[in-house]
Amino acid sequence: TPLIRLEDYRPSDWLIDTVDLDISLHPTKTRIRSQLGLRPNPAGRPGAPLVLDGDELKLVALRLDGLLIDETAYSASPQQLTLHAPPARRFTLMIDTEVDPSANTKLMGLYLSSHVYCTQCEADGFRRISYFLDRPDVMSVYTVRLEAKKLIAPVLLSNGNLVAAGDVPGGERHFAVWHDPHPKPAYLFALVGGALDVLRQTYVTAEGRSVDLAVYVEPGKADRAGWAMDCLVRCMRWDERVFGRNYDLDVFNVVAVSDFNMGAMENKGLNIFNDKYVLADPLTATDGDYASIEAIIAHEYFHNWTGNRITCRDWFQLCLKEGLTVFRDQEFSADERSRAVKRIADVRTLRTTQFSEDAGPLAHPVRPRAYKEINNFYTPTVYEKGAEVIRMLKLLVGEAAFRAGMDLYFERCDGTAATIEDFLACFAETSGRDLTHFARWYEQAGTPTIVASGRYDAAARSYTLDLAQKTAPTPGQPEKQPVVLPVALGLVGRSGDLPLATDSPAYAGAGLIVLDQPSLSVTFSDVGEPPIPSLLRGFSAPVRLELDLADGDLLRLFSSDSDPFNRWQAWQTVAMRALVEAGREPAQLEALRATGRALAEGLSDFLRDQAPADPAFAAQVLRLPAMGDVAREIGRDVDPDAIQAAHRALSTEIGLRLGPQLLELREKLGGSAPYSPDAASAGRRALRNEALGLIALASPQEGARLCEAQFAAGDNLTDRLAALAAMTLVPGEAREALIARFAKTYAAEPLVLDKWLMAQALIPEASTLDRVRELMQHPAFSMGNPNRIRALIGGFAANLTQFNRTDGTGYAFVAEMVIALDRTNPQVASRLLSSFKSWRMLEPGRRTLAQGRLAQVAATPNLSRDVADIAERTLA
Ligand code: BAL
Ligand code: ZN
Repeated sequence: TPLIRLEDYRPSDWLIDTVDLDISLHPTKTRIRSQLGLRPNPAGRPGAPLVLDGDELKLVALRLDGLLIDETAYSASPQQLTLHAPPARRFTLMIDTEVDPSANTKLMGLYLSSHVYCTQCEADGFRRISYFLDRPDVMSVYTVRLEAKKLIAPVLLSNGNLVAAGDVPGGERHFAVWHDPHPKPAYLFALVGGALDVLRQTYVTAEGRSVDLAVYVEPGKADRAGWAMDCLVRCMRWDERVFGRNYDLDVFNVVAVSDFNMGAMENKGLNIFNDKYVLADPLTATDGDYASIEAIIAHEYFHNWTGNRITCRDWFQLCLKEGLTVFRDQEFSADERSRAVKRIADVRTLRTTQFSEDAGPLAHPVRPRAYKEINNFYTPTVYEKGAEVIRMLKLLVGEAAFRAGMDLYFERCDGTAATIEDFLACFAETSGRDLTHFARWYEQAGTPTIVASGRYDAAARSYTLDLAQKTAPTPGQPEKQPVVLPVALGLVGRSGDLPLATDSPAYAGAGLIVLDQPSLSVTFSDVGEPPIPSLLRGFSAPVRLELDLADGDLLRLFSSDSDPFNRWQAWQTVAMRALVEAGREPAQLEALRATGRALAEGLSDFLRDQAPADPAFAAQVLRLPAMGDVAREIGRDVDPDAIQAAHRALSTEIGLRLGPQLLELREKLGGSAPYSPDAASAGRRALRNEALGLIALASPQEGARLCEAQFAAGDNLTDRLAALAAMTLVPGEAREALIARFAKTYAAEPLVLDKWLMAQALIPEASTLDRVRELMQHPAFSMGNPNRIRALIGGFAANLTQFNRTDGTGYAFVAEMVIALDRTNPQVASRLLSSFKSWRMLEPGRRTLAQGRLAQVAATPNLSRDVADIAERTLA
């Protein structure tokens, strides 16, 4: 497979100004007539052949300016259509192809999802529909005529505005014509045809444009579309207010489909969603689902400006749209909810997904320099770390220059396919700063570590902070350079933050040090008492921090830091230390219990005095660091069973110590008000349910009683699922009874049963693998649906102790699934295979077994490019 390199980029030799598609939908024989308005690109090579991309295509007919072409003038294969000597002027090419949507199990291009025709074209699915210059810098105006049987597809949608519709003579079929005036790359093309119910609403933009909003869902489920619509309206308003961005078409359609590789897709004016991120009502969606729907509806909508109006020059620039759009959706959610709690949740995700990627063989820069399969680069690094880079940029240039830079970007780059350089130039201009060094964040992989220490000089009344940075080597990058690290900080004294006075050039004012050297020191003067440093407030940079604070100091930060993120972080650090020690050395379990007792004491005051005022924050405090994060902190010769034992012991100890108080807290937080998905209510449920989990571990019988009662009384899925999750940690008949009851209650709800599958796949017990194999036979499971696979098999691969079983059968099972899935859906298969990414940090026994299974996958004949690429890089 060829390696595609950023440095090899050159403009297309040809441009396509207009695309006229005429698509006659049929389950096995869909005919596509594509008329391309072509012209030579002035920036391309004169006289170059026209080479169009294809993928498993069948050419039916080809005409140039309406005339059949001599067979010697072109060559066609399923992968390519080449015109050897096209005219050096404008011309039209008419290409007829035929595809079989029902056989398209890759879910790329045109396929059928539960009888609904739909498309997914990013990154390169359009070439599975018709031959095309399938690259994001070729932007065209599309007009699309769709035709289908009225009974099968009463709804016919494509991008842009509807310009005509009607019956086809004969009466059985009908048509719709859509026109999108905004030039776009092919990856943003979409169509939908099917029997769908719809929820509609009218929206008037700040500029006065009336927009028909519609959310299309499976028949009978329109009453579950209300939350998505509500989110859509709120995020449209927010983008007007915060970024000055208005919507630009007369319609905005959202369609939920049940078979979808990604979360959702930002096709111009026609966002297609995995139904998991649209459908919600209290009994079938959790608070977490409501929050995800809010974030993803906003994410796809925000792409209209950051992604669609301004797209990427090439796929190396993927973070240009993704990192920026994640940043925008995170800011939206922060404004709609609790900013501090949102930040904590995002940092948790960043650590478990991105830091783990950066620490293993799949580490890559936010802007990769080379790839074999672009679908493997829709990663936490491009998305989440990409968003962190934007957040740091904003911190460095300041609020005003950031907004001005965004305005300039929208103005200057609108209608273009842009690069990271184009983007950064806007902020360099509005801030007057040289961002060359900052741009290293896009080039250098790996999570930097800041090593910090502080010295107080009582006589001089000064405090000196020594900061150094280092980044471990990553694949292809043995030597690392220092990056620009914004370190937001405070010095915490007995009664709060001390004033910060220093003449150090590294101090940018407003509590911000910019660490852009390998190391530096900043001395603060007029410091009247020995302070506790509170570094990386708000998690101002995506780094690890090594700072040796005593537990007592951390507990003081926990109780009194003015920065809520660092209050949470201080607590996590204390817990992490204890978990790392016991995870490294199982003999330390006794010591861990002692720490648990000490922690419980600290928590007791917190739960009494502060938790009731901010339950969502308190819930985040009660949740211990993720086991994967503990594994990464240990870093080598990891024993997952020891980590699991430590985690459980610490939780159990806290549950034992705080039992009565947790029960009381649950009472106080109440559960009787009717369900509302708002952040405050969700926060109360989150805290009650964290408490439930601790109680169930400490007193299984009491826990079982509470879980059963909560399941029975629950008027919402959040509480019911929390009851199930808490019970899964307590083996026995009560657990099995609740599992059975849950399945019966939700027998007709595939999305809810996904959670049921996953809860079981995550049980940290030796019998789980057998359970998972058995569940594969359950009617709720299907190897054809990505959500089902991610729930059951993905859930198992995320089960730290069972995926990493000492007998290697966990690896064998996942490898077997990857190989099987690769034949039908390579994207889902390669995602699953990346579960092996942390294998090198395991102890030698497991390491050898994991390596063996990876090698087995790599040696399998006829692998897809997706899976072969992940296997190869993971083993390298
Ligand atoms: N562009 C792929 C899906 C998303 O990030 O919105
Ligand atoms: Zn996106």
